[in-house]
Amino acid sequence: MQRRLELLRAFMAEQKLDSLLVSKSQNCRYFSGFTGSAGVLFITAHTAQLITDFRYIEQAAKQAQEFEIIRHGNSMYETIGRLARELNVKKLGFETEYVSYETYGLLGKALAASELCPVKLDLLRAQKDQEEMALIKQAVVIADAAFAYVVDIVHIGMSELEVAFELETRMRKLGSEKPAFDTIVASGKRSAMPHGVATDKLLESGDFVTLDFGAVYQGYHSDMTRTLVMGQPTEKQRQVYQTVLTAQLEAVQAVKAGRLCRDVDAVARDLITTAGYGEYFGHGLGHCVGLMIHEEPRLSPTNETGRLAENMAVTVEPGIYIPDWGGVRIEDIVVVTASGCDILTTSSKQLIEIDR
Ligand SMILES: [Mn+2]
Repeated sequence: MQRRLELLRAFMAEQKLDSLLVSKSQNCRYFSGFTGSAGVLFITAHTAQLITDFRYIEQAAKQAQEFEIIRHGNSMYETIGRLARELNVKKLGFETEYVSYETYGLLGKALAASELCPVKLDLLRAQKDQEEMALIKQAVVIADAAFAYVVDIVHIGMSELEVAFELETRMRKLGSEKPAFDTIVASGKRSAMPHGVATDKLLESGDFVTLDFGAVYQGYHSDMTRTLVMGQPTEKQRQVYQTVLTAQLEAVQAVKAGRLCRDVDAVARDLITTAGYGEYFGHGLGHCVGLMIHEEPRLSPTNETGRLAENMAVTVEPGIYIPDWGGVRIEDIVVVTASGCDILTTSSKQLIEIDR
């Protein structure tokens, strides 16, 4: 945590801020160790305070040992204002994300004597340390194991919701805190919806079934997608699957520290476009994962400046979605290295046919 606090203070110096208010819960957790759902960090060059309420005082003292724990009463903003006056704060950085109009008003009133400067802190979390990487790997191991289990039990006539339930309960049994996001089980024509969360639709022979899910282990997320086929695939299904698989494999090969994110996206996109399916790949190639399921930088054609760096954990997930027909997506998490990447997800990417 000391290293992370130093990182934050270096950022403050660079931005010419004398103080920083960290309010996004994942950032509070990252910089202090505090996992409670209500609390903010107030940081200057020489002080580090965690402001929370009665419910979290004991937890905060245990988890955030490098911070002075301040208990606020009815209004957290009055407390922030008081601290800012005591510390003679002139220029305060604050996170704009999730700050409502109302909160902004309260903040402005409490800090009338200080200049408020919007900041983004998420990129400071982009490169994972060893401790974080171990947690992401465990979240990946759990998801891989749940997938193997579901491949063994899934059958025609099961509903998408049952499949999602089986994935989620298996992950819980293996140590996941919760699903990383609403589990996607999209079968048949529904597989043309990239974010088709599970419904009561029953799996039928001939369906593609896209499973997109993840585990959360000590706050860290995993994310994987595999597409199964119920029964024998048609020629077109084989061809579409193979196109996505080739795009996925090629894009993984293109991941390397220093690469522009959009250049990695383009590897998969060009391949899918050449195969004639370009208009059916309407989302970005991937995103980083960590304390949040979707983190910056994104692998996307619109990310013009983002570059991959060592120890980012990033998804590679091309897809083809044909309306009124179906779709395929294949997704792994890889860790960016100086010479390429290490693939964390271990489940097979060959098309699995479920004959029962
Ligand atoms: Mn994903």
